[in-house]
Amino acid sequence: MFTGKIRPGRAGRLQLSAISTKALNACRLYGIVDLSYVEKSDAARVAEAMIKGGVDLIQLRGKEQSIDELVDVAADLRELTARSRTPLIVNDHAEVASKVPVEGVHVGQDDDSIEVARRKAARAVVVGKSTHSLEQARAAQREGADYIGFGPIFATPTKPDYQPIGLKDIKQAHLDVNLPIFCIGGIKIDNLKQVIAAGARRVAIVSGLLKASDIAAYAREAKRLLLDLKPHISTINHS
Ligand code: TZP
Repeated sequence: MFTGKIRPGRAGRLQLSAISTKALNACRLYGIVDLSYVEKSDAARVAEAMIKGGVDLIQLRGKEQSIDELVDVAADLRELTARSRTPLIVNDHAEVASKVPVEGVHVGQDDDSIEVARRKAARAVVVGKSTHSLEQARAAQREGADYIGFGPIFATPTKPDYQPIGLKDIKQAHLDVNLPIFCIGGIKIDNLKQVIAAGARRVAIVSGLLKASDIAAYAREAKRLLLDLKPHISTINHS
């Protein structure tokens, strides 16, 4: 079901967005199901736990998997994400979006351009882009991204080849870029307050969530911090 709205594209054409701008703006916590941490057979359980904990968007990331494998996992995940109306985004391969009704595609700096990703998806999808500097963040907005990832903020084993950019540019990124910005990279419950204090309003978390003994509880705590809600009794081990 199409739940988005029609809005004028940057080139002046009408453009279909799979998620309304308002709904995308409301997203605070982006959970990434990364198949280097999670067995394919366990992906649905993990996504379900994320949803239970209040994750607003879910990404399927599989750097080592073939497109056919990603199509199979995305189809499984989409069944459950659709039930809770949690948008599902597939990393790197827009071809998956032409076969499975995922809501979006996420591309990196070395992947397809946003225009090519939209063309490959061949229907209305949200397209997000990874950025690693202020310059790349501004460029992604000019290129027509619907949201950006900004990081790695801290060093992370999930993306070991990237130099962390630290906290210093987060505020400026929010001044320069008028899109939802998901800070990413080494973010855990233990440093989330620091990231928020540096100006972040939204974060994407991979290993913090996937290595948690209780994924739903971890997500719930991260969401609480992002929404600045009153503490509740928590049994999470933050290590
Ligand atoms: N892009 C920038 S850092 C990163 C990606 C995909 C990995 C983040 O993983 P983690 O485990 O949350 O540090």
